[in-house]
Amino acid sequence: MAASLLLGRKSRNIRIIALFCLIFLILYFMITYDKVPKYDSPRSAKLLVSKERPKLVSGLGNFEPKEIEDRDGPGEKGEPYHLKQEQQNDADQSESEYGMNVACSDEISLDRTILDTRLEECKHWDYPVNLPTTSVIIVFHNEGWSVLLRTVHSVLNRSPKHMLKEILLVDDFSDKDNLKSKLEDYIEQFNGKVRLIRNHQREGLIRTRSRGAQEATGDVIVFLDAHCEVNTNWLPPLLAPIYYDRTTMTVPVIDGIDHKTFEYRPVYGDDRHFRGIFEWGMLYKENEVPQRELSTRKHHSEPYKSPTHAGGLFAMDRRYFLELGAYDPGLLVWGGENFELSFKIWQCGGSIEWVPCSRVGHVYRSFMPYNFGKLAQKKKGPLITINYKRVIETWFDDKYKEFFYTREPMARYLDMGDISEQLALKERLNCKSFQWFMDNVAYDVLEKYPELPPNLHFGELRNVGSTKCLDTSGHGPPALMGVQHCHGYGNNQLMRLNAKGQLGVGERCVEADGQGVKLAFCRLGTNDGPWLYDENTHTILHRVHEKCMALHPQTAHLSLMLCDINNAYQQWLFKEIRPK
Ligand code: LR7
Ligand code: MN
Repeated sequence: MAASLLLGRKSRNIRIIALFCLIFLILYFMITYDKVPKYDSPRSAKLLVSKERPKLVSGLGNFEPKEIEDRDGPGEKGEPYHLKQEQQNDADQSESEYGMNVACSDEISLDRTILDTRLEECKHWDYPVNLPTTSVIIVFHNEGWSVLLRTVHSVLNRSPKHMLKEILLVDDFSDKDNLKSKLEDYIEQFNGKVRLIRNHQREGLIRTRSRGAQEATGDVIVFLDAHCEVNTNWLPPLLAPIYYDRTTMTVPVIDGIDHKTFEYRPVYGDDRHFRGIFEWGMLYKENEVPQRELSTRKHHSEPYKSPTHAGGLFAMDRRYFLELGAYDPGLLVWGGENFELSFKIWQCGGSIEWVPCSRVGHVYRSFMPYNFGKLAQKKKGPLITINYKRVIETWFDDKYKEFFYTREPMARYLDMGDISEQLALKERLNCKSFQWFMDNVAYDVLEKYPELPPNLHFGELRNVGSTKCLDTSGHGPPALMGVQHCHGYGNNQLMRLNAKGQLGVGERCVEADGQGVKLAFCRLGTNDGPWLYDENTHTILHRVHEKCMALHPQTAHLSLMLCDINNAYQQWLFKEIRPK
């Protein structure tokens, strides 16, 4: 009896303890469940399988600033700042020198506050506390003082101290006085946290970045242009995916900083995400992220995969960048390096993720204020196209190379130098084909920019009556086309007519209506057009209007006229041209 009583009491005690435990557990889950999305939760499965993962997370942290930054003054909160009337001269002068209003920037604090453009959700993610240390690398050539230093200050102000190993400034042979000893003196206040190294000759931004990566000491390198401002808690979300997988490149979402007023504002709205793609002339484009990619994620603010990136702003494991051979050292000065690195990463087993919770502002200049220096003078033909040619000859399959040459017909004749090292690297790293990349990563490219039918003709298009050539005169669409003296350099006179009747200049199309012959945006997703060139009579028929392209002998206006094969002003000759 006593024993059973004891047992009964004992089991009641156990039941009470179990009940307490249950209540405690329920309370615990109620408090913690989904209150903060844990950054690693959607990835934890990945965390268990990969051999390369670092030791288990030692804990999670949120890294949100404790206090909200609040200040008043010119340009604070990222608002536009307008100079006084009497400063207009300085403004104009600095705009022509730098492609941006450095006089306006000079009036704004280097520590100014900016609009927090992140999605609300971003404030609630947790990240591993032991994220890798970072070198932020800023390469620059003749940048404006306050613009460069605001980039530096923003990184120092908005990065967790223990994650930021250093800011490495790499001067690409600037000749502005204030970027000499004054800059060295200025950065002394940061006690070694900001380092400066200099090129002894102009190398261009591509080689300069590779050098920065060599010299950096952090585990991860983050590249920024020298006219950026990083936003609240920008760094941990860039580092976390790299921490989990060192072959991931991460890219912040880029906000705009106005080149006249330094207003800081988002480029896209909150509800939609964009990612980097390209058209076949290798112009960089951004496209709304396809559902196929979006649906792999649980939260709107989570990173998503992207075929490529704009080039300037990204984070990578430093050793991984170097294992991939850094940038192809044969790429000169500016352009194409974003594609080279992107194709290399994807095809050789890595990935690229855009990170909505990491926002960085960038000043989009009004024009490029520098020339390409001696490196470009040694080259025959446009340097950027030569860079593209190296990239596509290394990474594209034959079928896709043809699309590039169809869109950029003169590129076939450019000397791209030796790419055997690049091909050997591709072999050594056992990289996948471009077709694999198109099928699995860049599957949205062909929807926008379909396969290009071969050109029937390319070159300048000379009007027989006037002996002048069809020319865009440098106008963007929509604009009337005109004729100019034939110069043989291509550019605005480089026409191409494809087998499906599309007449184009660069990425644009030539179309016609009642007003005349026009330069227009090619319709996305199409590769055809209305034109039919008659090889015998040399007329160009518009098949829809059933009229021919004609030049008015007196007004030089281009229009569609009833076809008259004997009228020399309706006869056109294609003349192939070569790089000069
Ligand atoms: O010879 C040079 N040496 C340099 O060190 C020329 C430039 N630079 C520096 C320059 O000072 C700047 O800090 O390199 C950086 C980038 O040059 P920008 O700002 O003139 O380039 P961009 O912003 O016009 O162009 C974009 O494409 C380039 C192609 O090579 C680079 O990848 C840029 O980093 C890139 N910028 C961005 O991706 C920011 C977002 C723009 C978009 C879309
Ligand atoms: Mn830039």
